Amino acid sequence: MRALVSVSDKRGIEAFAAGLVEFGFEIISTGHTARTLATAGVPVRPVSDVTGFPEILGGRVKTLHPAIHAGILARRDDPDHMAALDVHGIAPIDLVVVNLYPFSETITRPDVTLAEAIEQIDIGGPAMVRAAAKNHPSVLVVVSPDDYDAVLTALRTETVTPELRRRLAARAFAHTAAYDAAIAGYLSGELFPETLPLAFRKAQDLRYGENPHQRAALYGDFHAFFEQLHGRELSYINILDIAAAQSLIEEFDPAAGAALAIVKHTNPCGAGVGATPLEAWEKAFATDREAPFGGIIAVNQMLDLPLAQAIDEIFSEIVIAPAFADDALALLRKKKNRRLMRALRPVGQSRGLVYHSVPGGILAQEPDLAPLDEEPFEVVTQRTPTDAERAALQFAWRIVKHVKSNAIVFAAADRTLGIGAGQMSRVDSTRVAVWKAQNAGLSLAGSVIASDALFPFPDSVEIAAEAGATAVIQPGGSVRDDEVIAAANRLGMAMVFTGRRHFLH
Ligand code: 93A
Repeated sequence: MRALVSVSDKRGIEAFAAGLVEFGFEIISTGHTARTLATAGVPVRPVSDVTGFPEILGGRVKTLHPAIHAGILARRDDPDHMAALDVHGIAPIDLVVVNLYPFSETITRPDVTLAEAIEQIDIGGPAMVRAAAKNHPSVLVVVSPDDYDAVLTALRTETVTPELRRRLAARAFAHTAAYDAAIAGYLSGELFPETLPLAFRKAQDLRYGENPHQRAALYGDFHAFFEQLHGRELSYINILDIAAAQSLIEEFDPAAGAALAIVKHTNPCGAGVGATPLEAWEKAFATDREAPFGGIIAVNQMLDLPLAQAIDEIFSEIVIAPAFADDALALLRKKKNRRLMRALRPVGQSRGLVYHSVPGGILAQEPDLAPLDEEPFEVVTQRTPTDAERAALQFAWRIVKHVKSNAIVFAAADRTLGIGAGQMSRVDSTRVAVWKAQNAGLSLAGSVIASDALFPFPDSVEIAAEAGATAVIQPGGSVRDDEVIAAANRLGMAMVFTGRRHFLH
């Protein structure tokens, strides 16, 4: 039996090849792989010995040879194929262990040149992988170090079943497909390359989807952004909520103070800022003391013991922080049902496009990361906002961007006071926000109101003023802007246009 081993990712290859030798495999290998194996004491035959041809063109042509490809592709059950191997003195290859030049890793280097990227386009590797996968009834193909143990175990227990061969072949084609998608994406230079959905690899199956009767899986590198420190496996909805909570909290620079948000079903129940994480929590929690049960808490600074003690008093599904103090972690770990997530890097800095599914496909768009500070803050009323109102407007604007449309947020400079999310009419979101604030026993006197998109009519502004709000922030751009501004003037409010809306669906 012969195995061809040619790998760029050399993790675990010595032990795997040594294991194959024990089963009686002869190892054929390319330049660096052969050297790695020989150094580890694994007997290995250079591929040039098999092809009778040296590696040429600086390695561009090393395994692209009939002695290799016929050895992989010959059908063992076809006498003509086997006779042809005989005639040409070619021995069959039974196992192909190949992973490809690190193209994706290379192009993430900021200084990479086109020539360097092109040199990392593997040709011979995919050819062998695809050949072996095509001939999987006769040839085992292994493209990931993660599969080495399973293959050795199957060999040892004589359970190299047709199903295993087929599963490995499917993985092999997935490997080359994702590889080509990455190359196509890079060469296109486009934000939305034709092959974009193909570039995602499956991360894991999930226990179920939005509901237990729906099967589901996670794709891509979500796990590069969060480390789970404690708790049961994340659910589909947990992952959505984590993304929503973390992108909201990233609006607040940790150097400027603590910020904390509580999220349920991707909408904030409350958010606050303060000198300490505990203070931020108290303000966020005061917005709504009912909804946070089973919610998601995200904080932008190290989670310390005082905050841990406070949040331990209610049940939260998930707590997210950039770091946890040891004593806080020890306390929070006591509840089995609480998932603790460490935010590893800003979700906002992922190239991360935003996707939505539609019948037959997906929509892709850039994330809404346009810096709020750069938006014009155009005062359109007779009255200019006071400094306190200005601070509250800026706070409310940061939050409303993360509330599902139609979104209305009543706030002070350091806390939310009432949030109206996801209503079909803006005036209903306003009514909901007022009602929520009253329900929480909060006064809206002197508060401000933010609206994620324009007010089509003056009604919301009138309701806000009646509830006690004194200033408004909104994009503007309605055909009835004049009426809305007139209402604000009549009610003595200050109103600011940002010129940019922040719908969120
Ligand atoms: O340059 S290639 O496209 N030409 C080839 O003939 C070839 N054969 C194997 N790249 C080729 N490979 C790749 O070399 C494999 O896919 C693997 O990633 C790598 C292993 O080279 P080395 O053993 O020298 O590290």
